[in-house]
Amino acid sequence: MKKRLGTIAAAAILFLSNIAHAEPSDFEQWVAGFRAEASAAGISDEVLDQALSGLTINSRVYELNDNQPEFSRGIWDYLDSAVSETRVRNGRAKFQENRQLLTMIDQAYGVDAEIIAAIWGLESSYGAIMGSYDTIQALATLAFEGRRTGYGRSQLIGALKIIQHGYASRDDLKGSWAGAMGHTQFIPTTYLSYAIDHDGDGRRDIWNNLGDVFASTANYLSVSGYRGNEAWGVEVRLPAGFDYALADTKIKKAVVEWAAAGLSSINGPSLIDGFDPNIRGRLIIPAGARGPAFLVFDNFEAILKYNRSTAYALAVSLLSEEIAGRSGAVVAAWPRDDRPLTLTERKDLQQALKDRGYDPGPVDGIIGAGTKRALRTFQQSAGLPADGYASAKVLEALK
Ligand code: NAG
Repeated sequence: MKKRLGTIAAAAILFLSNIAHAEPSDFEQWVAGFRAEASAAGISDEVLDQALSGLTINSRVYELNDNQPEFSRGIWDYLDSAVSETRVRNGRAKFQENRQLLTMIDQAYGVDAEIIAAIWGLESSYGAIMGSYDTIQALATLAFEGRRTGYGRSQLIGALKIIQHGYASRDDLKGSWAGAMGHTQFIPTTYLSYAIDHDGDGRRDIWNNLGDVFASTANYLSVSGYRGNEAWGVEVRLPAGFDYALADTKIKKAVVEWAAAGLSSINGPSLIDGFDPNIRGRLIIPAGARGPAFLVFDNFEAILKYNRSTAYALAVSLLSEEIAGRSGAVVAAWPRDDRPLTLTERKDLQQALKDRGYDPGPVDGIIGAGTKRALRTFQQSAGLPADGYASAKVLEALK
């Protein structure tokens, strides 16, 4: 009996000493290395202790970071929910509620109030969904491993600077799984560079103070090139036999030149009515020749700095029209019967272009300007409408 107790005690001691002498996990080692880097970047020991001690990984962040959906939605499906009746109705109500503040900030920054409201609506459903992830943990998780380690590292340093300067406390730093925070989802480096203390209370509070939220958003858009009272763009009608090669990110022309190329406003015979004829823009056909076309100006490019997706910038633009009491409806029909290519198919399409000697850029399934250009060249040589749109039909023709 005595012996047995002894054995149990010995086992317990062995167990405890194993815990005491446990090897630091890879993550703990990484934190130690990162800590040295952050310290060299000027972050104090006090802030580092507070932010990094006991820090763990949030595995949910990896699931979301790795989630490149095989099936993508058509832009029309995205717009249906981004500019839904509910979001429009709530947007008009929120605009009314905050009209004075928004107008004041519009005048101070030269950024249209309805654009600020539309960004607010898309980023957090007007403050309803700001994210409750611990920003420090989410960013450390991204920085440790995966496809966004560089982003995670620099944003984590940014978040630590926010704490160090006393702009927000460790526990205030809450937001999306990717580190975007507050009503209009600023990432830490955007916060550090562009957030504004509108009410002068000494804090730039993008989590709780709507004046700070709207001013910060307006300031970021303004430095991104947004100019108040200039249009984001216009839906256009293209003439028969139009050369779709003109719908290229690199081709910018003045409105008068586009009019001369045969473009008209979707709502009228003339493109020039209502616009400064010298304002320059580029043409986008987000769903190819069978879908709507838009001429977009510099303000659209400024919205793209906020989030680099054409669908996003279009959603902000259209929602802003609705909030302003105009129609944000797209007039031409989207090709809703078109099945968007899966990720595998988009990679197949890029590989097929490569195999035929065109240069679509990396085979990553992202249909960017390079892939579209290569696709157009192929379409031209195959006698197809050269719209650079990655459809199931063109994939068929390539194979
Ligand atoms: C977005 C940022 C943008 C940055 C992009 C890529 C905001 C409002 N937008 O979240 O500045 O270029 O991520 O990292 O912070």
